[in-house]
Amino acid sequence: MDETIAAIATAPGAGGIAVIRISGPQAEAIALHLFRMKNGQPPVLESHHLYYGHILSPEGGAIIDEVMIALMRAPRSYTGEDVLEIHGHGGYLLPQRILAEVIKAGARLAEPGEFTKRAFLNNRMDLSQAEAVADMIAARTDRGLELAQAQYQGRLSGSIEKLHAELADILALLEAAIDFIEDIDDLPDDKSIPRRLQNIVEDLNRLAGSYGEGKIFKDGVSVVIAGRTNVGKSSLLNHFLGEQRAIVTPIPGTTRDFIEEPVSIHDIIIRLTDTAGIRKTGEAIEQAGIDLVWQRVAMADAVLILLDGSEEMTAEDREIIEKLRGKPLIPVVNKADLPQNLSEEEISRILPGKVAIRISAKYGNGLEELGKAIYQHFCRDRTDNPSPEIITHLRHRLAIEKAVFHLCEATAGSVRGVSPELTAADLRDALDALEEIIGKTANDMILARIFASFCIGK
Ligand SMILES: Nc1nc2c(ncn2[C@@H]2O[C@H](COP(=O)(O)OP(=O)(O)OP(=O)(O)O)[C@@H](O)[C@H]2O)c(=O)[nH]1
Ligand SMILES: [Mg+2]
Repeated sequence: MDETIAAIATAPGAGGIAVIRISGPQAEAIALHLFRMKNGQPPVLESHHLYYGHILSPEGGAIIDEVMIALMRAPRSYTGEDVLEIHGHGGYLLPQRILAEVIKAGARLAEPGEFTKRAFLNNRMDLSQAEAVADMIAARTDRGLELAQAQYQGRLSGSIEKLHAELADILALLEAAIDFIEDIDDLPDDKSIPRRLQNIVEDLNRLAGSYGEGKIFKDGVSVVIAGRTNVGKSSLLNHFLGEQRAIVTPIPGTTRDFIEEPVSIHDIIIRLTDTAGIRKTGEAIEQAGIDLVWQRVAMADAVLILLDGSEEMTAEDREIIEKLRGKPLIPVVNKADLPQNLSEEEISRILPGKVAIRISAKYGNGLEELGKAIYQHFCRDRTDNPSPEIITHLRHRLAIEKAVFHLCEATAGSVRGVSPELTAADLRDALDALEEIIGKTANDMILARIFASFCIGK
């Protein structure tokens, strides 16, 4: 990595301070080229010290910005290389001007995530920790942040390394046996190996199984509000958002497009979608909106089927419920503030085993219970196991499942009595799969994909 990279590390737009970050062998030379102390002299830079002065245009010496700079010499820096940080004024133009001078002085623009990629390549962190950096930045709920921080601090890597060490130990035993196959007394205790492998498989399966919950906290879930016209879908969205986002009128067929907004319910980010009321219509625009409802429903993690409690169940309600069968449904009865004409029996007849939550979207009654019901729908088992180890990346789950597959092959093979060489090969494949998670065996394509999702400057 002999190229020096640079980027604005702070969020774009108006702000108090902007940080321009530079990493690579030319970092110090760039500082000496562009920065002057208050007395006009170039600085004598000590690592990890702040210096106050100006960034000057090398052509003409005009002051570009008043700044503080810090040089972090390799290897004691985020990337493990020489890193220069220039702390200037925030805003739309000044940081860009400084960056332009830095580029003229020999750096090139960093790609998204390139600083963290260098940190990974220089062994400052493993791959699952690098992924956690992006997760921390993207986290929108306390629980999501907690999971990202645990992963950044190496909790997942620690568990994987422990299982990896145990597996490597079993492989070593097996390989020793292969080397001394002539001497039958040196064969490892055949029964202990399948049992030890089984324990590893159980631990890995538990980890893989935690992905469903991990994904909910990391990425959030999509919940669609569906129902016939005028039942109060838009009112419900507005109430969750605390603002009049969607138009509400007593005229059936008010909502034509869908409206998606994020809301946080008990630490889960829910992408809540209000949709057009479903009914038979000859109107092309309304029909297009209703077609969109079914598309949104197909992608949803759960559907709130909204019914109007002040009216009896209609043929339309029944038709919609029939079409939604097989989807994860949460029945909700709205307009609980009006005299009720929709009985529990009626609902449980058409949705056996389901209990509807009664709310008033207009006045806010029952929304607390509805929030709880949504949370429990997604995190049923969480209270049984308050702080289980949780994985949040599909990549990790796939690698774990690959390892489990090879371990099961190894166990089945040894039961069938295949040669120990074949079992050893399966164990090596399982080790490779575990190493993918921490990045020991990740190829360039995987790295490129992971870091492409980062922001520039991180
Ligand atoms: N009394 C009462 N009226 C409600 C409640 N929720 C909604 N409404 C009224 O019902 C009418 C329709 O509400 P909307 O929220 O627009 O219903 P919608 O399901 O989005 O309707 P479409 O977009 O036409 O499908 C409005 O007049 C609301 O004020 C409620 O909880 N109680
Ligand atoms: Mg509406």
